Amino acid sequence: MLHEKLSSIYDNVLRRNPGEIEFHQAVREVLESIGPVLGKHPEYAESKIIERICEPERQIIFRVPWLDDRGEVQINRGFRVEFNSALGPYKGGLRFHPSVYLGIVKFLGFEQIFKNGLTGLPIGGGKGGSDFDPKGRSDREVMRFCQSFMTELYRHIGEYTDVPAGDIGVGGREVGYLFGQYKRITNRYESGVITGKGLAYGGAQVRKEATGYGCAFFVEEMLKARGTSFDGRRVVVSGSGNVAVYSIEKVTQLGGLVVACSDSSGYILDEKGIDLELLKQIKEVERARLDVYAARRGEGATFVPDRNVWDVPCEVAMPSATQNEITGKDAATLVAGGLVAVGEGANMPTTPEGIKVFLDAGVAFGPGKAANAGGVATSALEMQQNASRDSWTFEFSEHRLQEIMSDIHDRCLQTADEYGMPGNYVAGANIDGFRRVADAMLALGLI
Ligand code: NDP
Ligand code: 2IT
Repeated sequence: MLHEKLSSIYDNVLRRNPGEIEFHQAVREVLESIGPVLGKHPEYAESKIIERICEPERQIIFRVPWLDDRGEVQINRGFRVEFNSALGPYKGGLRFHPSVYLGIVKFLGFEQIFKNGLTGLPIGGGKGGSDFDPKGRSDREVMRFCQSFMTELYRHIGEYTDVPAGDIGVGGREVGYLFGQYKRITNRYESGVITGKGLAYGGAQVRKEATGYGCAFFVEEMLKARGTSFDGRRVVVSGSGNVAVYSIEKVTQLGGLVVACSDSSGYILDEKGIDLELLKQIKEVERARLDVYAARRGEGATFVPDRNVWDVPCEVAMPSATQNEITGKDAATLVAGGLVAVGEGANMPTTPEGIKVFLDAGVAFGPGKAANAGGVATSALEMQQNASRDSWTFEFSEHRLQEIMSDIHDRCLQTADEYGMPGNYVAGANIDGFRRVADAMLALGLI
């Protein structure tokens, strides 16, 4: 339920942003958490901080023309939403997926503001992407697309302005092509303009692993707070991309047994535990589908086409594919199957109905803004290393990531306690992230 003042703000968001349902959902979730903050801080309402936060500082939409391998002209749409720069340069990834439209980019950019605030690092919030579908495209096509995309984007970004990175469909290969084109157009080796770079040209140790590792560390903290651990626990991870693969790696190192993961064609069930080297070979090297995993792994592993991975019972669920993948019904099935904890590796993977089911059942629920913040936090560490022309070791970087995740965890719990909602990480993350951004905005005047 929304407090009266917030309800009218939400109605205005609906009216001003028609049809952008994912953006509406992301705004509503934050507004539902921050009612009690307004009681304590009338200055936020007086200066219309919330109304200002809901309106992006700048939204850029552009044409991306490119030539496919047959010599045919292709046209895509590019986006960059520069949402909030109160805490630092706009910071957030680029998503290349056919489902991308303004509503998706705005939901992701909006979430990014609070997530980045929660890390305590000097980064504002932004997000971008395109409806380009990299699936089935050759390396050269992906390169030509990235070059065309950057030929427009370059004028809007910069180390002190706006710093993109990867997200769905944008990994090391794409970041390389994007940075190469930026460098060529500007004639500047401005390493800090994009993060997720390869280690050969200014990238940082642990950035590739950071979102998945960070999510596993966050879940470990939640389990620890309840006096338990990953040890011997049955875990299901959705997706099999960057976040999923490195969640599986760290969960396995922490003693959990990951028995299933998925892609958009179905899921694999491997009761002995996912063979990570095989999964990396198929997903990162060959860019193949998951049926190939089952065929090569042999006995014990099965590929289940076109079915929902959330049918697989587990004690820990780590949704790491996309938004709204866990419905209220999926959540109820998971709870009935003995679920103890959820770590959202993806952004907004659980529907509002699903979140309610988890919270009502007393499941330890780590929302994406907190649980997946390790990726962007390590991007901020990459910017720090680029600015000082330094590079840290893997061990040191992983240790920093672990400390950051543990701090975020504790801050969520303390904030939830402060507002009388013990154990509610959703409230803790939204309130802490919001307060940090709101205080900076107040200090900066009406801008
Ligand atoms: P990848 O592109 O590396 O992997 C995405 C995975 O999710 C693939 O297995 C993909 O399957 C699956 N997937 C994507 N969209 C859908 C869909 N609509 N239906 C079913 N499956 C889908 O992306 P990432 O691992 O980087 O991102 C995964 C999630 O994590 C996203 O929500 C992203 O926003 C979030 N995230 C990413 C961070 C990062 O640092 N990369 C940081 C924080 C959050 P298929 O290949 O078949 O499409
Ligand atoms: O959703 C996210 O936090 C990301 N995709 C990572 C953003 C970043 O700038 O590293």
